[in-house]
Amino acid sequence: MSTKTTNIPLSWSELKTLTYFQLDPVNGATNPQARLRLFGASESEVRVTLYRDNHAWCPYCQKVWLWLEEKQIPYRIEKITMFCYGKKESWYKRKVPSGMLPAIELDDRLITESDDILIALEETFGALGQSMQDPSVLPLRRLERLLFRAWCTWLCSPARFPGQEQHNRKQFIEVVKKVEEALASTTGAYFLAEFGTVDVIFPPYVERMNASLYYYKGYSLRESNTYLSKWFEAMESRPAYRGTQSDFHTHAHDLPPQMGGCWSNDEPQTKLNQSRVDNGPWFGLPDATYPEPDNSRAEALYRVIKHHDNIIRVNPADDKLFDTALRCALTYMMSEEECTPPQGSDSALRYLRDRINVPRDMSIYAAKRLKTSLEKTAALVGDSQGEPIPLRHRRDQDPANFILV
Ligand SMILES: N[C@@H](CCC(=O)N[C@@H](CS)C(=O)NCC(=O)O)C(=O)O
Repeated sequence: MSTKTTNIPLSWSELKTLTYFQLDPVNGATNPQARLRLFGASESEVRVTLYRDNHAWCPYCQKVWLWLEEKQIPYRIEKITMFCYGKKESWYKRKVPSGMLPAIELDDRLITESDDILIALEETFGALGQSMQDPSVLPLRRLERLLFRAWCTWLCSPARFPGQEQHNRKQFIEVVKKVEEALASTTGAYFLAEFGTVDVIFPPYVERMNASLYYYKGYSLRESNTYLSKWFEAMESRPAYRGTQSDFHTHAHDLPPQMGGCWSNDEPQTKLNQSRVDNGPWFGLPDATYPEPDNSRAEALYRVIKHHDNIIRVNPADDKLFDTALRCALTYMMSEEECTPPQGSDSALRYLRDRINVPRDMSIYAAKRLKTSLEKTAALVGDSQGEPIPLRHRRDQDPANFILV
């Protein structure tokens, strides 16, 4: 069967008619867009304000975010710019002079440091399963930090002597074995007999390890470890985790400026993985293994339509050229009818392909659909890449450029 081809993309108003995507940010599923979460309660019951980053990227914020979502505690969200994306809001620096995230206000009390935040929250609302100070939780919290340090050493140190790379890899894998043993020692897939505190402490960095080691070291944490794999799967069955979950591309390119550099070992498997994460195919990557939801295309379309003026304005290409090219990619995404974009628009389409941030912009499968359509459409006219993603900062993602007017 031959694919149908056009060079007349749908108009924005025609595209609008193709998405039925609806999200109730306040009472619906966990989502990064919400400014208020009520879980069916009334606004007068809100006692917590969470200060977290605009990009829904900060790992320590993800921990607190997951806890609040799993406990369904009504809360407000204030979004702050992280240093590497743009200018930190001065009102936040007056409140928290270091500018660090996360912070919460619980009634009138300001609390910083994610562990102190969780302890204060559980003192007020009760523990999520087991308490942070529970004798079964404390060694697992220490194990999480041990794993974190072994990961940083492997990922973030350039090899200075022969065998250093192998040594760092071995050390990391030894700690992973301890994590595997901990997970194997319980009956279910979680860290303790029931889902709880420990399962919101591990995800932020284990998710970043899974992505960064795949991309920079050719090592698939999730696929190489039976119990971590089952744990990831169990976590992905939880709507709260899915709502906060990021993808390989976002982590691989947001980590270098945050960590002061990530070092690729340049092995053949690493190079294959890098090409896959950057150029696709994105379906089948071990960043998510649950089935694609039915509404992923509708979600991607809805999110692009909502922000299309800003998406077009920040793209280095000519606005009119990119407007047409973007509509071609969306036409293809919704109809599977190939739509040839204007000559010279391939790098503009790939510029956007490289800047879809999960979960900030859309969820993981919506992003896979949009990336696939952008790449497929770009490839119809050429192989030019977009401007490279900066390594020392991510001001190409400055939230100031995306404020809706
Ligand atoms: N120990 C702190 C660490 C928090 C932290 O390192 N936050 C980083 C983001 S992940 C931060 O706010 N950095 C300032 C910035 O990037 O603007 C905690 O557990 O809350």
